[in-house]
Amino acid sequence: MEMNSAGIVRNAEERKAFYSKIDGAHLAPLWEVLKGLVPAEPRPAAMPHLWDYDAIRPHIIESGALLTAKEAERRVLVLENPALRGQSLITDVLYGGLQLILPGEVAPAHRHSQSALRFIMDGDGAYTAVNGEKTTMHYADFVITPAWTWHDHGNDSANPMVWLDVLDLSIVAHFHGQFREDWEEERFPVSRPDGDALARYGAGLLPIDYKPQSATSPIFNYPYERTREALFSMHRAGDPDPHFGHKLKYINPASGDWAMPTIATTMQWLPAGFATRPYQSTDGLGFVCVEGAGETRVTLPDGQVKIMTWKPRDVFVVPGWLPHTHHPASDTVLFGFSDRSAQEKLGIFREKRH
Ligand code: GTQ
Repeated sequence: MEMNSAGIVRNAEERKAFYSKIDGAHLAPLWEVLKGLVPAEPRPAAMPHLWDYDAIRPHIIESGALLTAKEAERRVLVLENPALRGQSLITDVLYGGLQLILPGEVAPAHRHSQSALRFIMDGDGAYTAVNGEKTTMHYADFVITPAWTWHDHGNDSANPMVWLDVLDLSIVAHFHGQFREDWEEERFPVSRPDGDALARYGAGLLPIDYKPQSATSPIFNYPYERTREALFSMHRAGDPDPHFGHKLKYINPASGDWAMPTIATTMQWLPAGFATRPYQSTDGLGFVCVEGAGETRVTLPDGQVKIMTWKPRDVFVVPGWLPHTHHPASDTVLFGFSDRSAQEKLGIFREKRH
């Protein structure tokens, strides 16, 4: 038995009495909770999960008959991680949802402290307007709504349009930094032509006197056509990386950092028959299958392996620090999103390449 300097050790009951006594003074003993507060390694609460787009599309379309986009403000079905129901989280950190806009509808203009990305899943030709510039959206485009920018969405095409929304809601909520405002009209006035930002900032050039106004990329639509061409050229030019295949990160051209300050985004090409080597990282990962088919195998903490089989438009998540591998059956393109961008700024990102 250990003794203190006075040669006394209190028994369990005496300790409990002490805890009750200090409780009234809003004090609590650290040693009862220390191991939980400072664990040996990450223990994500989320679980790996896949949403089969073909299976959930009827629910998304039915929500269109339930209420208008205007009434809903944003007509979205939230992708709730099965282990985190009711918390509006797709991974431990990020929010994900599928937003529907029907032909002729407008989701009214507002702005908020949270950053959002849109990844286009279904339909073609609706637009998002960000601070007075409209961008027309096509399949697999990656579109950003930076924090505190006015944005409305509209659909002038003939078909329903669905995209994935990913927001840093819980990060901003953690710091209690949330603000939000509604614009008095449905649409924020358009002041620049479609494509203006991509021309100024997205050609490997920057305006001569450009000074960044925020931590977010000044490009707000990264068209899939360009991303695919880059990946395909890499695929033709050389061998894939054993852990990543051919993988590119979306960047802010003015800083070289991730395109968004809190959410990291990537696109990767995995050749048919290739299998990635096991990889784990502290960020909670989300994926959308853009092209191809295959499966992802995730090793759970109890040693069991969870297999998720994907095809185009399926959304799936791999919580942080779980080793996993991708197994494309045909040439595959995967979009990726995670909280890595925020973790790197806090100095807590880690990865292990097996
Ligand atoms: O489009 O502004 O899925 O504010 C959740 C919150 C979308 C949006 C969401 C939002 C938006």
